[in-house]
Amino acid sequence: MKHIVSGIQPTGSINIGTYLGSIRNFVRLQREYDEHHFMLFIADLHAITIPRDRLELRKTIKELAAMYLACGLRQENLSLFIQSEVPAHSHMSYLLQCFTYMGELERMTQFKDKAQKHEKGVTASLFTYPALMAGDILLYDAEYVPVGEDQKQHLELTRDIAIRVNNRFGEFFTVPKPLIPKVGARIMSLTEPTAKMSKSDANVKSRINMLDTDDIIRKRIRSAVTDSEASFYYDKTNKPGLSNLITIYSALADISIEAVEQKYKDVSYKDFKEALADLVIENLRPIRQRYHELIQSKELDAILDEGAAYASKISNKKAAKFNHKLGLGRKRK
Ligand code: ATP
Ligand code: LTN
Repeated sequence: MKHIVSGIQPTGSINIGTYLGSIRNFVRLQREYDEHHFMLFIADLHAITIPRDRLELRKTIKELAAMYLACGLRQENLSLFIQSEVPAHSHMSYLLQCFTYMGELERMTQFKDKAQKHEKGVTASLFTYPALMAGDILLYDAEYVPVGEDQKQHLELTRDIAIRVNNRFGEFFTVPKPLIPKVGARIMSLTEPTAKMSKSDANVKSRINMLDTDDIIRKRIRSAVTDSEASFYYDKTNKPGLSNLITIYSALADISIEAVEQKYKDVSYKDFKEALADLVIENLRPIRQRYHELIQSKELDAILDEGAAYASKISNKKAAKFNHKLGLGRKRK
């Protein structure tokens, strides 16, 4: 079975930026690569490289799992699981640290950025994070790994580690390829449209969360920053606010930017915002409904149990083989 592997960190409420930039891409890929099996996991071990509140983390893990399913992932070729429930991940992380050089980890830009933000308590796990990620991928011999542009460097390191192991032991790991979306629908903040829409932005008005009510969605779009020129066209540099709203419209309606420009060229910003609010509400309402059904159901736990069981079966086998290659433990007949 060919695998496509990806992980997402449970670090807060999901907004339409993550939905349009990442989740919808998974849904699309699942249809496109229907011969592959998708191993999609909630990367809770990655999340604790920075201190988290335990109850908050537990809640976010479940919410993220329910949200991914609610957005339309299909069950046929999917195993959805929680990383920490599959012990081979942390084991593999250690083994791969033995094949990773300090200099390589020191070059990781995400580490440098995060270390700068958390100057006081930079943990060793924040530093070795890419080895954990390499393990997540190599355990399943993933052929493809869908990630955002920001994860490209980690994936290159994963490939280097895989090649290094293969050079020493013969073809042992599949060397994975990244799948980076071409139109990386980068959704910007509604209040500061030159910055990315982010779940960590202190201003709640800057984003639309997937679980926001219809009223809130409309309010957020009405108050979105635009310009005073009042002519309707896409220009990211001079009209970042309007261009961001056009991007959201284009992504949700699945039509080109030009088609949106054409459709609304004669209406006021105010009327366009109302039309956009209708479109966002119409798209999010069924997802929200499905989410609320799932979060209360036994179905979600059953899906996660099944996912963890399948992932454990494959990863335990691969880890045991790697132990054996390295000469660890005893030889079994
Ligand atoms: P934060 O929103 O706090 O900056 P983040 O960017 O790390 O967090 P993640 O949860 O790691 O968010 O994002 C998961 C995926 O969604 C990543 O692949 C990321 O590229 C994508 N993504 C997140 N925000 C946006 C956005 N505003 N537009 C497009 N894609 C996004
Ligand atoms: N580091 C990634 C999440 C992640 C991941 C992975 C993605 C952890 N393990 C394995 C792809 C494959 C992030 O922060 N977005």
